[in-house]
Amino acid sequence: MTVAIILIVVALVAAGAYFAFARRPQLPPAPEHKALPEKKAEAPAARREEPKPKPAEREAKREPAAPAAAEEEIETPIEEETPAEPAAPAPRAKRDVSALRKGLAASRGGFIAKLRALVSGKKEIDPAILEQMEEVMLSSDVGVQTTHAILGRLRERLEKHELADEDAVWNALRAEATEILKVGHHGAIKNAGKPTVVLMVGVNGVGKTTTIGKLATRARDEGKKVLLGAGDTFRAAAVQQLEVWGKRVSADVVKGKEGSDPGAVAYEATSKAKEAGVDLLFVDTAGRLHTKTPLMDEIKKVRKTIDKALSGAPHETLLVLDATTGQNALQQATQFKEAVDLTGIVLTKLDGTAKGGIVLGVCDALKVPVRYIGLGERAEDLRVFDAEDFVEALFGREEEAVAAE
Ligand SMILES: Nc1nc2c(ncn2[C@@H]2O[C@H](COP(=O)(O)OP(=O)(O)OP(=O)(O)O)[C@@H](O)[C@H]2O)c(=O)[nH]1
Ligand SMILES: [Mg+2]
Repeated sequence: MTVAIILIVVALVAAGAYFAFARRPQLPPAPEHKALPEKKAEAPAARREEPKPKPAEREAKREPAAPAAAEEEIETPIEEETPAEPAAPAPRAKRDVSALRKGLAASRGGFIAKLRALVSGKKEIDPAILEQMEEVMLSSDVGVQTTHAILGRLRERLEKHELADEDAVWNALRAEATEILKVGHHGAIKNAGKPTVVLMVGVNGVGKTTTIGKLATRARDEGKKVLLGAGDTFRAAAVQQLEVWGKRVSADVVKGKEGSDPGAVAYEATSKAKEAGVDLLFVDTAGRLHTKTPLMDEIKKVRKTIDKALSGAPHETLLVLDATTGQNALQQATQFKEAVDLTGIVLTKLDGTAKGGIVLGVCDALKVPVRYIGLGERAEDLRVFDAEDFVEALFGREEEAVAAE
C-alpha cells in the first residue's frame, strides 16, 4: 500500500515536471558569441578616428610586421562594435582631411596661424597687411619668387577692391595655394605594368629608405608582389635597413657587395623583377649631395642602367625632400630634376616643421608634383598627396574643422 502511494506521488511529480519544462515554448538558440580577435594596442583608437582607406590608395594600416589576415580581422569587429555611428558617415574627403589636419598640426599652428592672425578681425583689408604677410611667408620657406607671385596677385585684386574683407583675402590665398599645388600628375605611383620600377633619390637622411618601406607596405597591403633593390651600396647598414623592411613586407632584396657599383645592383634588381613577375620594384639609392657632380653623375648612370634592363624604366623617379631643411630643399629639387627627370616629390617630416611653406615653393618653382607626404616614422604615416585636401587641412578654419569631425 505504502509502495503504491509512493509510486503515485512519484508519477505525479514526474508529470508536473514534464509540463513545466519539456513543453515550454522553444526559444531561438542563443546567438553564438564571437570572440573578438586580439587587437594590437594602438589599433582601435587610431582606427576609429582615421578614415577607412579607399582600395586604390589604401593607407598602410598596420605595424609592418603584422600578417595581413590578422589586420582584416581587426577592422571587422570595429564596424560591428559601433552601431551607434550615424547611418550615413561623414563624407570620406572630410574624414581624410581631419586625419591630415592632425599630421599638419605644426604648420597649422605655425605659419598658417601667423598668416591668419594678420587678417583676422580686420573689417577693411589694408594693402600694408601684404607686407606683413610677405614676412611670414618668407620665414616659412615659401620662397621669394613664389611669395612675390602670390602677393602680387593679391595686391592687384585688393586694388580692384575685389578683396573687401578677411574671408575674401583668406579664400584668395587658399585658391593661390591650391593652384600651385595642383601642378602635374598627382596620385599614387602609376601602374606601368609588371614590373613598375620606382627609383628613389635624394640627399642624406631625408627618408628615402623609410619611404620605400612605407610604399612597399602599401603595395603589400594591396596584394602586390614587391621586390627591393639595395642601390645604396655605400654603407652595409643601409642594406640591412632595407632588409628589415623586406622581411616585414615579405619582399626579396637584391643587393651587391659593400662599395659595389649601384648601377649593377639596379640592373640586376630590374632583371630579377622582370623574371620573377613582380608588380613593383623599389630601388633605393645612397644619399648624395646635389652639389657633388660625381655623385649626381652616378645617379644618372643608375637611371640609365635601369632603362637598359627594362626599356622605359624607371617609371617613377621620386625625389625625397625633408620638409624641415627649408630653402635648401629648393636647391636640391632643382639639381635632382636636372639630373634624373623627376616624376614626383615625396615630402617627408612635415610633422616636424611649423614652416610647411616649402611645399608651395618647390611646386611653384619646379612644376614637379608632390606625390606623397610623410607625417611620421610609421608605415601608416605616409599619405598620397591631394592638393585640395592638403590646402583644406592647412588653411581650413578651426570651427569648420571641429564641425567636420
Ligand atoms: N618624423 C618623421 N621622420 C621621418 C619621416 N620619414 C623618415 N623619417 C625618419 O628620418 C630618418 C632617416 O630616414 P632614412 O629612411 O634612413 O633616410 P635616408 O634618406 O634613407 O637616409 P640615407 O640612406 O642615409 O641617405 C629615420 O629616422 C626615419 O625614421 C617622416 O615623415 N616623419
Ligand atoms: Mg637610406
